[in-house]
Amino acid sequence: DWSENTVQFSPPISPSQPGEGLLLRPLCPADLNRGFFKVLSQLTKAGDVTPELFIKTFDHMKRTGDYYVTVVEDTNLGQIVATATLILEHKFIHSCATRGRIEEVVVSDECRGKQLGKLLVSAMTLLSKKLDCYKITLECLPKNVAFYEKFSYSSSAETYMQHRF
Ligand code: 16G
Repeated sequence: DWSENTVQFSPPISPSQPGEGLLLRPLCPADLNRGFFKVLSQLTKAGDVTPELFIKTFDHMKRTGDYYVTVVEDTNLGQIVATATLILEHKFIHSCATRGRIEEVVVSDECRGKQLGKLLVSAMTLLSKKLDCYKITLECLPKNVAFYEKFSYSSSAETYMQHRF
């Protein structure tokens, strides 16, 4: 429910009106040919992904019902310009609660300054609340901490650890 949004937008864009010539919607298979991976590669190594592998992964995500891979399309160019994903993780703790995770928040270089990152993070955060998540988390670089604080995310005492393969 966008009326619960507390983050300021100027001009006042929303998920249903993300801006002139832009459309916010779930990822669809055809986005492979609309530069989806070009956008992802601005975040990290996207790697080589064949259409078959893309569809296999897409179908898996769809079947579970736990992946809200969201994109913003420039409808004039037919290109994806931004993306963010909300993932629902199921737990036994907290009375079999759901935890939300925000992943792969990327806005393409050419589309900076259109509040799209802000729009996507606000939308994913509100959606997680609507879906009854007891918390929502994300990992980010120190330089992005101030950005996420605008949406009431705060650093926790816990340390993010990883073991890379
Ligand atoms: C950032 C992303 C995370 C992504 C990771 C990729 C956000 C909020 N965080 O931490 O979702 O998976 O970068 O980095 O978008 P990696 O290639 O080192 O795993």
